[in-house]
Amino acid sequence: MIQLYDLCGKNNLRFSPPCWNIKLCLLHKKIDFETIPVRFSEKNKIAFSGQGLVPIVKHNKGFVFESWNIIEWLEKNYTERKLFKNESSKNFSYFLYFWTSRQLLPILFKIIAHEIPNILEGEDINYYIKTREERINGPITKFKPYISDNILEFKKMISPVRKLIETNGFISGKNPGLEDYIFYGNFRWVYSCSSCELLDTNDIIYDWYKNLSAQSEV
Ligand SMILES: N[C@@H](CCC(=O)N[C@@H](CS)C(=O)NCC(=O)O)C(=O)O
Repeated sequence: MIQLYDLCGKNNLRFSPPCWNIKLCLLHKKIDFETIPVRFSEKNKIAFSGQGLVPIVKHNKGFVFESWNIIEWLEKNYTERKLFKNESSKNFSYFLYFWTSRQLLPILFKIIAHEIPNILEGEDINYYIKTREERINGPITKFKPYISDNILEFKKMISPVRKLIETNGFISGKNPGLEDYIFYGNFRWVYSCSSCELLDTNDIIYDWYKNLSAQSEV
């Protein structure tokens, strides 16, 4: 059976955006899988992969890491229930993958960075604070004064996607697909790690998120 190495916090909380993306892809393809919880400080569990990040998918012939590589591997090895409907849907998904990792997650990080220690325990708390403070060159609280500005900025950035959901029901069209799974990780991260009310509850994206969450119980 496929094993998905999945970032894990306190009380078995799974909060990593790309890990959620891969879980939804596995569910979409109806592939049997189990998740292996990996805490920030448990790099020994994933040492076999020669790098320190999840998601990693282990299969009977080896392993794959980096969510986009995993998606391509899944699509090549499980040809039923396609993730790439055609070349344009693949390209749009690739765009969403880069947009998410390069622009959306960094802005969301500024909104929730100071709350993430609350969902961690033990050594993970110091690991998270140390690594992130080195990365941002300052305390994880440094963006707190700008939370509402960053929420506004985020909402502005995602407004074209709202239009797609209004028009079609999902980003992928009439049914959820890879484009939705990639975008979903953003919200799952925020709602798992923070008390921030990122979206208005009457926002159609909020309904979309709740709907996908209900379908992704694993
Ligand atoms: N571009 C990678 C990002 C992977 C990544 O950054 N994973 C984070 C969790 S979201 C991680 O494993 N962090 C562990 C650490 O910071 O030590 C992907 O899409 O797979």
